[in-house]
Amino acid sequence: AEKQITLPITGMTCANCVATVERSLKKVQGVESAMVNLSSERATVVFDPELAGLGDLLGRVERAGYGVAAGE
Ligand code: 9UX
Repeated sequence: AEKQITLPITGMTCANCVATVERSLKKVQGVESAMVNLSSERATVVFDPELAGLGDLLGRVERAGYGVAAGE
């Protein structure tokens, strides 16, 4: 079963940032799709919770040089 979550992303200022974050999230095993919206600064991610966890997603975003806002 797949799960969809929305993550508040920090540090994005341009369309290239969006592409980088999307690419990073899609590299995580178990991620089916990742869509990032620059104006809302949100990433919508569909993933298989048996293959990927929240920590994997956060780790990837951070390794790409961006952040996930706390509290959500
Ligand atoms: Mo360009 Mo978006 O350096 O960071 S990719 S502003």
